[in-house]
Amino acid sequence: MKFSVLPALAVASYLATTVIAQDDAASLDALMSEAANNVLVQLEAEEAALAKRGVKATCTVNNIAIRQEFGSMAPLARKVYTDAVLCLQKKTNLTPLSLIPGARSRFDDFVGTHINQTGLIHFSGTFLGWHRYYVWSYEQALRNECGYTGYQPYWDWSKWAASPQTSPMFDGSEYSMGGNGEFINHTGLVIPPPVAGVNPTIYLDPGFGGGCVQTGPFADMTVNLGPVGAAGGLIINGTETDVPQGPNGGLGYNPRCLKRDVGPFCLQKYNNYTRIFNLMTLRKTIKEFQDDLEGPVGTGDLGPHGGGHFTIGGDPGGDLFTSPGDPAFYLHHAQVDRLWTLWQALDPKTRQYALDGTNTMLNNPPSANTTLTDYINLGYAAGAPIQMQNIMSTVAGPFCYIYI
Ligand SMILES: *[C@@H]1O[C@H](CO)[C@@H](O)[C@H](O)[C@H]1NC(C)=O
Ligand SMILES: *[C@@H]1O[C@H](CO)[C@@H](O)[C@H](O)[C@H]1NC(C)=O
Ligand SMILES: *[C@@H]1O[C@H](CO)[C@@H](O)[C@H](O)[C@H]1NC(C)=O
Ligand SMILES: *[C@@H]1O[C@H](CO)[C@@H](O)[C@H](O)[C@H]1NC(C)=O
Ligand SMILES: *[C@@H]1O[C@H](CO)[C@@H](O)[C@H](O)[C@H]1NC(C)=O
Ligand SMILES: [Cu+2]
Repeated sequence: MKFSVLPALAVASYLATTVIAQDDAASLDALMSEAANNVLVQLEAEEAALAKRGVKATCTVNNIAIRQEFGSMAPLARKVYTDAVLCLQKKTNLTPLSLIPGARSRFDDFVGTHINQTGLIHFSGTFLGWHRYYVWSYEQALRNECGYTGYQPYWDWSKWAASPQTSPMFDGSEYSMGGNGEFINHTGLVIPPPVAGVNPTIYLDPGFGGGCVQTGPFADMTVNLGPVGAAGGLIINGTETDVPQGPNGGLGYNPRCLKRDVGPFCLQKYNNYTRIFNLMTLRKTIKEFQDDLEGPVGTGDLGPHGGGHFTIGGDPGGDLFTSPGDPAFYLHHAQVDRLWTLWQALDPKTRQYALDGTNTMLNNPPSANTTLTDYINLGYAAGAPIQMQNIMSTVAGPFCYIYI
């Protein structure tokens, strides 16, 4: 597969300005396999070392969970996954309504926790680790509370960048994550600058949706919480994410349809094979890696993390706070975790336990640097608070999984 996301005409000028591998898709796939293999080799060595001392390893190459690309899973396996998500959406919430009055399900426990901690877990030292623990805990809830026997799928953005709206994730079939939103003719999202007059405004081309999701497993889904960010921050020139808050604010009960605005603009611009290949190969420190992944704030570059979020778009997908209210969120963040996992595996000595950033978003308000002994928690969504050092590897601490 060569330059599958590059329009033919763009290739020539593109090649003239870059020195990276010409076949980024194949190079990236090879690199990712090599990295995943590194993890397994290391695991086998550890298992053997433990066995010598008469200790039985708990996570081994034989019992390790394998997370797969959604589009590569058998159609029925995909439906088993979305059935489990629908189950979580029917289970009673654990969060007291005194804290999050709008929570109506176990699924909402996760959304509410993310809203509550948004200011701590993005553009911060806990970003990657917190979301790793979050997605894993969601996977555990699906398995332990909804009888799911598979593992968390991920979304390989670059592979579907040419036409995400017709990809297995969003084609609207019963084996998808639900269809695109109903088409509403609009001019796209305008993201205001973080600091007016200093940073650029970001203009996104509209996707092919904008309205309510009407096909696939989540056609009848009700979004209960939010919006928080979209209400005050993001302006859409139309109606689609211009969603009013309920009377009790972003944590109040505000039932509405799931809206999406899936289209190729963001994936082609921020998540193409070249971008991901560069991220995985050129970024050597955790600071460089995180900055590139999240997009340096104020540069007008959303980064692959932002690019994936705004490819889903809509409500709550386009809302930094409430985005886990769209079930596609977890596949997007599994991919973020996949990149981090495999980037770590390319040089575990320097990368496995490397952190960068403080305990608040963009260090606002100012806070201490995140350290390996800091605790993170998932509120009422799941589990006990856990130390950062226990979530830095996907084959240590509570985890035992890898991506293929
Ligand atoms: C959307 O609206 C614009 C401006 O009114 C119009 O030119 C365009 O053809 C419309 N697109 C579609 C797909 O309806
Ligand atoms: C919104 O749409 C109108 C008419 O389609 C256009 O004139 C205006 O520039 C748009 N505003 C933004 C912020 O995109
Ligand atoms: C691929 O991504 C890079 C980096 O984000 C960007 O500069 C380039 O324009 C993208 N390619 C296309 C064809 O959009
Ligand atoms: C926090 O981290 C930054 C970047 O690594 C470093 O320059 C700074 O000295 C650290 N601050 C403290 C108090 O350790
Ligand atoms: C929200 O976070 C605060 C601390 O940051 C915590 O005390 C509170 O319990 C959290 N609420 C929920 C519903 O998780
Ligand atoms: Cu998040």
